[in-house]
Amino acid sequence: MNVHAKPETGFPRDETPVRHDWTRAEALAIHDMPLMDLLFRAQTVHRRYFDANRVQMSRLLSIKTGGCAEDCGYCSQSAHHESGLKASKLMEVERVLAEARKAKETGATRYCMGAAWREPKDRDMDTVLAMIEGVKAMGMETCMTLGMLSDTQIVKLRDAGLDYYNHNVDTSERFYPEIIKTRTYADRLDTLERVRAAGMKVCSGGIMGMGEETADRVDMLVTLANLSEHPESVPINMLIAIPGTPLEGQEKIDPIAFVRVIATARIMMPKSMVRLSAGRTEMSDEMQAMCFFAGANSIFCGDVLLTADNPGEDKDSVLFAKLGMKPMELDASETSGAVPSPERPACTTTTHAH
Ligand code: SAM
Ligand code: DTB
Ligand code: SF4
Repeated sequence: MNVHAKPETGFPRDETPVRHDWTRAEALAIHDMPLMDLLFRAQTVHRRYFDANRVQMSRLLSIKTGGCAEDCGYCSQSAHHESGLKASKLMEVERVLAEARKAKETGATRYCMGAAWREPKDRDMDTVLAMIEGVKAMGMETCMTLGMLSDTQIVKLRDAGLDYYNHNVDTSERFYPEIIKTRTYADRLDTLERVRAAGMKVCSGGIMGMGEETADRVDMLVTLANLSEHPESVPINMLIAIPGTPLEGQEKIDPIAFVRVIATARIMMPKSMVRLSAGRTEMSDEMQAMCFFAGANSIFCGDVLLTADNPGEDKDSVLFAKLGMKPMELDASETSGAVPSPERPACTTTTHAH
């Protein structure tokens, strides 16, 4: 039972079992429901497992920025694109821990460290492992996203105490090769499967608004929901169209279409944290409120994601106050850590040195 569960009165109890055998037709039927029906069902499912007024706060840090060998069409950090981003080396452990300490002080309960790598080099592993151990010792959940991993690397990360590994499938298998050519969908699923088999928690989602069709959005959710276990975290990003990348001129996804994906994800993966991830600077308060109503219950806090802007503490605390929402407390049983005060505001703006 999830500790954030809070049965509400007045809402019908949802009895849908957690399923791993979704068909595309079933998922599409949910996605295409009249919006009010879809939102009502998503909110009902949501309240079965979560307090609908709490949002988990994660903080991101780019521990190694730019110069990446992969050609992901959306990414500012690919060496294949001219985004103007300056590549930097892997950060020193102490600098990462200093940033993590600030994030914790300002209410983050999960610390996510991302590196612009196709896969980690073995010589970098000790540094990365020290970062995990240091952040974990502060009592935050740890998450890393480092690209593909060998089995040996997976075991090392797990043994250092890594709680989550982020590895997005990004879109449907059909649409994937139109966005990324330097690796396959099968590569992605293979890493996810081995991370899961080693006993780590999985964070996997994708990006909406890259020119995909509705069927691609639904197929991506079917892929995630039919994994042997649902990813504990499902980040749904809205494309940040970055100048210099192949997707720089991509037309923005319709906000209601985006909300439909969140609601469908919530219904298909009822126990997962559904994260309203990249793209919030371009979303109105109303759109974000609708995403929360559709079952999103996690955000990235702070004024920067990996390389792109994020709303920051001032905007988020105003939004949270308007919506009567509060940061989610850390489940103290899952880590050694302390429980941050729920009265504390969303993450305070901190300066990131990349
Ligand atoms: N290199 C690692 C990898 O690809 O797994 C980790 C970093 S990568 C930046 C993590 C995820 O961020 C991507 O899989 C993608 O879903 C998301 N992302 C990257 N650039 C984005 C953008 N411009 N807009 C929205 N989401 C983006
Ligand atoms: C995820 O799905 N979104 C985060 C996290 N996982 C690593 C990254 C968003 C990156 C947005 C673009 C940028 O900051 O460069
Ligand atoms: Fe590299 Fe990750 Fe960006 Fe792809 S998304 S180019 S793998 S940093």
